[in-house]
Amino acid sequence: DTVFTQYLTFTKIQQFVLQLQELNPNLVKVSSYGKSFEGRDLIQVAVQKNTGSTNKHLVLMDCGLHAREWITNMECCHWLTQLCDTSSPAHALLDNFNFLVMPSANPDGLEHSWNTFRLWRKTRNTNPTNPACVGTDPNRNWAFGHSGTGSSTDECSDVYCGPAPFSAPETLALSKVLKEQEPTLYLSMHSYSQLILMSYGCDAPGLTNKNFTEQQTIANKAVQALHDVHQTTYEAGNSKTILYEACGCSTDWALAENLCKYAYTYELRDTGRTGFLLPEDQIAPTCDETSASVVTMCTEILKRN
Ligand code: 0X9
Ligand code: ZN
Repeated sequence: DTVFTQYLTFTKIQQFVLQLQELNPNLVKVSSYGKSFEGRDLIQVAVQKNTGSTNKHLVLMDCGLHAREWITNMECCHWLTQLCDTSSPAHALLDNFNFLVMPSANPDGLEHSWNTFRLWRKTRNTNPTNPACVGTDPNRNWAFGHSGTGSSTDECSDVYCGPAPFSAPETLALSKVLKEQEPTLYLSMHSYSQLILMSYGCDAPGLTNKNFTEQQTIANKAVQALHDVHQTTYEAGNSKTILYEACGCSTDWALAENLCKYAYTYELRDTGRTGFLLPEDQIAPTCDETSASVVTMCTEILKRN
């Protein structure tokens, strides 16, 4: 597939999903769930098959919350392609699942990463006091543990959490979708480190992830399925234990709010040799293995629910 040989700009991602909708009008519905700070559409792509069943699980996948993590935008596009490909095991999931995919959850940041500074991480909003320092870390701006460990209140920091939870329009809009949709499974795609992370990645007195053991079991199956494709090694575990403590993150918030039963943060390839600058010849293999693992995750969830 020629699409997965080059990284896509926001405009190309938009064209990609609109073309997918044109080719699969009965399956794909592209819409906007809000606007970014600079006024770009926050794109959501619903994929569902009319099967008569009314009690399907919803899976929500967001990509590109962090601007420089370009491989994640590609994974959302790849997953959408797989869902539409009748010969793919992903497509078969449409009998039991609906999917909602946000292929570019931080479009302003992505554009800035393409045009001005490749390693940009945050959104592009202006900040309250320092006009020289732009943007909010969209994975520190959520209400669970806001401004806690792993965050900064310095507007110039790459992990600036914003003046208040959901101060960035991008996280506010995404939080509203999560509240309205209450997905069974919420996947937030990041890079890099080859990990599948589970909650809570932020210490909250008296709060534990009651579903951790089951989530770990399912994540281990996903790690195995991912390895089966290109022998890439992943680790699954608690976010704080196997990565670092980070507060104000999206998956922790969704789980703490009881909006989903399963929430995972993926950290895609690689382990640091090229980091965010993952070569384009690794787009296709990375997406192949990641999408295979997501199929397994859905299958395992279906068995248990
Ligand atoms: O720090 C982050 O936001 C994520 N890593 S990244 O390198 N992509 O920036 C990890 C998020 C950890 N998740 C939770 N605390 N739940
Ligand atoms: Zn990230």
